[in-house]
Amino acid sequence: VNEKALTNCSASQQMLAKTTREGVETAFHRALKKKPCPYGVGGTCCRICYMGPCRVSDNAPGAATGVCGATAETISARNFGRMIAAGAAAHSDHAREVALTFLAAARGEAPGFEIRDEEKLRAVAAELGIEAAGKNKNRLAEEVGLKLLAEFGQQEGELHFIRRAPAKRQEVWQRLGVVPRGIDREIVEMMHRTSVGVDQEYVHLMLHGMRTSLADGWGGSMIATELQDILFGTPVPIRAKVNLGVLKADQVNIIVHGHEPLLPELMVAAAKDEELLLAARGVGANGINIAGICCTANEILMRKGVPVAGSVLQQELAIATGAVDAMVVDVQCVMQGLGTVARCYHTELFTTSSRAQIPGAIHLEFNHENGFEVAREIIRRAIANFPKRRAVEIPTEEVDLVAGFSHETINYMLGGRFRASYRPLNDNIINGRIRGVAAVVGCSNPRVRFGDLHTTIVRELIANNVLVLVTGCAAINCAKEGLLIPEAAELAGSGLREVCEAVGMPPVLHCGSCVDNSRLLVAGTAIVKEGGLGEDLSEVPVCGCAPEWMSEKAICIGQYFVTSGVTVGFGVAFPSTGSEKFSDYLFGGIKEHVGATWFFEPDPMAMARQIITILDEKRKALGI
Ligand code: BF8
Repeated sequence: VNEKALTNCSASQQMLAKTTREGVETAFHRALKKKPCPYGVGGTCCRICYMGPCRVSDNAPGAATGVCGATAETISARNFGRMIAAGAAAHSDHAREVALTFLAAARGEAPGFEIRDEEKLRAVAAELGIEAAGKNKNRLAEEVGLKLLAEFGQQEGELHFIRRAPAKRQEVWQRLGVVPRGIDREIVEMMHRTSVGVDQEYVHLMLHGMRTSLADGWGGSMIATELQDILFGTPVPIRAKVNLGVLKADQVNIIVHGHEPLLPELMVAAAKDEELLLAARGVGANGINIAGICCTANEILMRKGVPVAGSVLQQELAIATGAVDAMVVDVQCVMQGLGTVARCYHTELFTTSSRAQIPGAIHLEFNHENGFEVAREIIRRAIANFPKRRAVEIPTEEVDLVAGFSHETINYMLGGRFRASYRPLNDNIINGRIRGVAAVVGCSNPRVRFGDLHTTIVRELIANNVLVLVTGCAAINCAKEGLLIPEAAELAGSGLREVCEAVGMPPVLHCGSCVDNSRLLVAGTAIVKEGGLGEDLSEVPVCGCAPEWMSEKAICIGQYFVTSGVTVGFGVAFPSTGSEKFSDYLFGGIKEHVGATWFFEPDPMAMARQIITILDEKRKALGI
């Protein structure tokens, strides 16, 4: 393989060369061998019943419909709707687990967990209409937990955080009839409508897709973010390190990977335990080093400054260093290939969620009652595994970053001397120092040059005075290229640079994990509410993109941004392109409904230019 063609990350190139040499297969190797199905890529492979499966194409003679008569637009809209539902389910089931632990913590039934951010708890309680007077934090947290947990199974009414959106946006949703009633309900209805012989009108299908996406963005994901903040602390700017060089040859290395920060939080605490440190020294290690991968990494980075070993495509490469004594996974974005790769080295792979097991992994199930015990047991086993290392090769890349830009932090940091507010940000957008705000988010995908699209786009955007917000694997990839430190302001255009230098902030702000994309909705809304940049999210010069996406969750996130009025660009390939009609709707017609569209652009420079054009159009419409 040509490592340089596969990624811009030199540490990953080194590990790719190593795995190739050693005959170990990774996602990169498998992607080279496997060509995507051309029908599936465009969204027109239908396998919801067994009169088929049917491959349908607008262009292929005799293949215009499936056996049931379903057209390309119906099939691609159904598939798209199911991707939204799956993404919403993933984020929201994560949120449910957090809510259950939150509730147990409030009741004193979750050893190691406690309510840490009482200020945010009181703010959220007030928002939910919960009387706080005379209640201690645990009593109040119990009521908040119960109220938000009820939103999963709610059948009628509206999700509470929907009311956070600008009034004008809420009117749009009311008019379209897409205000979500209950989180689970919308996901189930999406599955029902897309089963054989139900909803077969693509716009009608997509309206429910929008409702389901809102149940994630302003529902499940937002609940996850808010409860995690209250439980573990709202992030504030914090310095840390990123890339495979954070693994230490002389320490017990444990990688936490997946999405829910529950067990990882306890592992970070347990790794400081004197008895375990002594045991580590007993096997010749100089300490216990916890590092993260994927969104688990982002969660404990944002709140604890725990080092990040890498993003999604580095999970197998990390093991290939031969220095990972244990890898601990829970849910989402965990490759089955890990089981095979771990067997090639000495790494012990632990699955810990009741919802996910992997062949070859040791299953040690975490729940909120036994969390500390599971954390300690895994660390003990990692220590015992340390002497079994064979050849170790750790790349030296270890880059500085600053993370921790919650909405609260942005508010405080950009605020004037006397009060926290978005006023200075709005003023800098109005006066043109900042051209607009772009979110660069989402996964990496071995179908495109890993990390290169994120960083190319971000470099071009900041050079053109666009303030960039990053989350998920995009954030990790940008951090690896040194874009998340205040010194990166040197790469920014003069206006953005001036603002960054005045505040002492990087031009690219790490806002957290993928559920934390909900922070971006809140930040966007704060811009609207501050005034001077229109009355709705669709009027503000903001735009989003996920140039290296691969997950169904990314489609759901993209859709809730579009439904919220923010135009979103995706790279790689787009799962509607097998149907002209459905693509025309997503890339155009949908604007009449929500004031924003999707766009597809696989070339990173063209993507950056398109984002800048969109921001400029918004500025023009606002007369600024
Ligand atoms: O939720 S960015 S590859 S890790 S899906 Fe997965 Fe994509 Fe990474 Fe986090 Ni988000």
